[in-house]
This record gives sequence, C-alpha cells and structure tokens, in this order.
Amino acid sequence: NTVVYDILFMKEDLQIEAQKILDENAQEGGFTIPSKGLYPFQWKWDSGFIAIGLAHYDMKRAQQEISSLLDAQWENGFIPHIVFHNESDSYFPGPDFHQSFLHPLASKKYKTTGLTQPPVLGFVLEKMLEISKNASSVMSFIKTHIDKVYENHRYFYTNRDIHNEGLVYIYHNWESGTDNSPVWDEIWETVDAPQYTFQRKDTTHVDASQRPSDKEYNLYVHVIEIAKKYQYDDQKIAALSPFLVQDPLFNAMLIRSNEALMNLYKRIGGNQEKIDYLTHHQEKSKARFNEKLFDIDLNAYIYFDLRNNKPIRHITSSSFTPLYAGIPSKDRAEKLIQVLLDRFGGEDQYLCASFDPTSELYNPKKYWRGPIWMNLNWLLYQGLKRYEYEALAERVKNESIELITSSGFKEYFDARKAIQEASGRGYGGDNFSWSAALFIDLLH
Ligand code: 9YW
Repeated sequence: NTVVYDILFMKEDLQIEAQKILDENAQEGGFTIPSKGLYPFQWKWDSGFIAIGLAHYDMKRAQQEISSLLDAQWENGFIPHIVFHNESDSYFPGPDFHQSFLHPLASKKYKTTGLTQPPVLGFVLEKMLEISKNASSVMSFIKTHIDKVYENHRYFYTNRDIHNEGLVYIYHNWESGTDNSPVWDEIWETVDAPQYTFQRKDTTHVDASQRPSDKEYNLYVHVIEIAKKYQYDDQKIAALSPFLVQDPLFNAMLIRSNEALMNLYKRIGGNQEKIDYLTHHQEKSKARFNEKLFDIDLNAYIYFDLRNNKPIRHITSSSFTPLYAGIPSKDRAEKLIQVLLDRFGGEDQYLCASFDPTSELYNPKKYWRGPIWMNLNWLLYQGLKRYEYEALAERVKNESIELITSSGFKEYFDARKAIQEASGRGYGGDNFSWSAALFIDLLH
C-alpha cells in the first residue's frame, strides 16, 4: 500500500511538473514552443499534442494553441509546419531561409515554412471535446475553427494526391515528423546535392551523436532550395522534388482526422456537402491505404517512394499508427500486432522503438533511428484501445509513464530495457512539451 501510495504521490508531483514545463514553454501570442533553445517557435503537430495536454487543466489555453496555429494558415488551406510568430536566432533554418513569401497564397501575417506536418488537428479538436467538462463552450470554439481544418484536408486531396488515389505525398523528410528515419536513407542515395554553407544550431543544444549528420542536413536544405526555386508550387514540387513519399503515419493521421471532422460536423448539424466530401475521400483513402501500403510479406504498413516508384520496406513506429485510424481489418490488425510484439515488444524492450530493433540500421540513441517518442506511443496506445488490445494498450501506457518517471520529460528515450546503462535513458531536448502534455493525458 505504501508503494502504491508513493507512486500515486509521485504521479501527482509529476503532473504538476508537466504543467510547469508547459507553462514555462508558453509564449506571448498564445502558443507553446516544443523545447527552449532547441525549438524556439511554434510547430504544427507539436501544438496539436500540446493542446490535448492543456485541455485537461486550461481549456482556454488549449484553444489558443490551436487558434494561434490556424491564424497562420495560407489562403489555399495549407498549414505550415513552423510559424515564426517570434524572433530567435537559436534555430536553423529560420524564416530568412524558408522564405514562405515566395508562394503567392502564403500567410501575409506571419513568416512560416513552406513545409507541413502530419494532419493531427481534426482528431485534436475531437479529443478536446471529449476531455471538456463544458462541452458547449468547446463546441462553440470548434464551430468557429473546424472549417479551417476542413480546408486543410481539401488542400491535401486537391494538391497532394497526384494519382487521385486517396493517398497524399510529403515532399520533405521534415514533413513526416520523423526526420532522420533510416526509411529515407535509400532516397538520399539517389540525390546529388551541392555542398551548401550553413550553420547548424541544433548540435549546440544537443549532443551531435543524438542528432542527424551534417550530410543529412545538407540534403534537407537541398530539397527546400528546390521547392523555393519553384516558389513552393505544389505541382512543380510533385514533378521535380527528389523526395516524394506516401508516408503511413501522415496518411493515417489524415484519415483519423477525416473521421473526427465527420463526427464533429454531424454533431454540429447541417454541413452535408462537407460530410459527403469527407466520406467519399475517407472510403477511397482507406481502401487504397490497405492495397498500397500494406506489405503482405512483412505483415506491416510501409512507405511508398513516388519519385522512384517503389515501396520502402521498413517497419517503424509509424507502421502501427493505422490502428488509430481504424484502417486494418481485425485479421490484419492481429498480424500487425504480432509483428509489433515479435520485433519491438520483447521482454527486454520498452515499447515502442521508432525503428525496427531487428534491423541493422537500428540506432537506439539517435533521434528517429530507434528511440521511443511519446507522441508515437500515444498514437499506438489509442490504436490498441480502438482494436481492444486492452492489456497491450496498458503496457504501452505504463511503460510511457515509467520512462518519464525515471528519465524526465525528455524528447526521446532508449528502448533497451535490459541494458542497465541504456535502459529507458532520455535523450535530445529537455523539458519537451509534447512529452509533458501527453503524459498528462495518459494519466487521465
Ligand atoms: C526540426 C519539434 C520538432 C518535431 C519533429 C521532430 C523535431 C526538428 O522537432 O524536428 O528541426 O524540425 O522531429 O517531429 O515536430 O518538436
């Protein structure tokens, strides 16, 4: 009993600590930075996850988090991956590099990037409503903001589904949210980039061994230089970007958010045209996702390289996110979860490594090449619950809580449970906002 009491007490303390981090990362203008120094601006999918945490104790701030992001939406519905509300010289590449003004429909109010990130906002709005104790006030917020998210989905289907098949592309690894995943290695081998001159800032905040290499950064810069050369024009990017990928995480988030928008519009009433549009795309997207992105030999969802017209056959934590979007059949979900257990979920492992631990390319300390990320764990937890794998869902939740309890609110964590000096260690940025926000959600 004392032990249980201590743990409860510790959790309560940690919840206070989590709120403190979110408060300290709050900025004038109503948004929250992901981590001081390392990421000093507003990031798109971070804001979504942060809003879920905030909704538990400060709904007004959760709403501001979302409205400050949507305030930077472009006239074509695009939502950028970073909004430069504020100035800071602690991050590269900043607004002077990205030059969003090159696009004629870019936000006139804020400097932004010309890249986006996984479309989480639909389901974030739905979660906020679910968490809310005052549904009517959240509903009125949703009513005034939902069309912007809908316009964002229309942007994706209109501009980024080049085969009109229900799957949208990303044109940069930063759009995936999983920046230096080994998934991209083969693509980079096909890209011949000149040597650019630039000064990285990330490695002044975090040990370089836990970050992407300089060679990778040069490629990241290169792909943006190409997009800039074409004024961030979607059609030209689709035709000419050396990086053009259908990513399972990105598309699963779009599908889960479509579903949320449909639910919310039904609740609001009217809006039949929008519901019809979403329903049509939803069915098509789910069917194609299962046809094109499921590898029947690996029994997992994988990636498709549109530029080189071939699948990229690696298993990552993104491979399991279709569960949250209700994409696999029950049978397929069962097979997928077996792969999760076999490759990622041994007794000597915390769930869920970001890259296949059985692969030679697995690196348990390096960013998206192996470590555990709290947002992916949260998505996995939701997915397992959706398919009623209750015990496994509990495991993911408990291990997530354990990692934070023992290592703090770090950016990512070592999945190697059995190796004493590595077990659950935290890496990357400190006081990381979505680790704090999703920890609060998991405790509820
Ligand atoms: C970068 C802010 C972002 C996340 C990404 C993560 C990392 C670094 O940090 O990106 O320089 O953009 O990979 O998913 O949104 O937390």
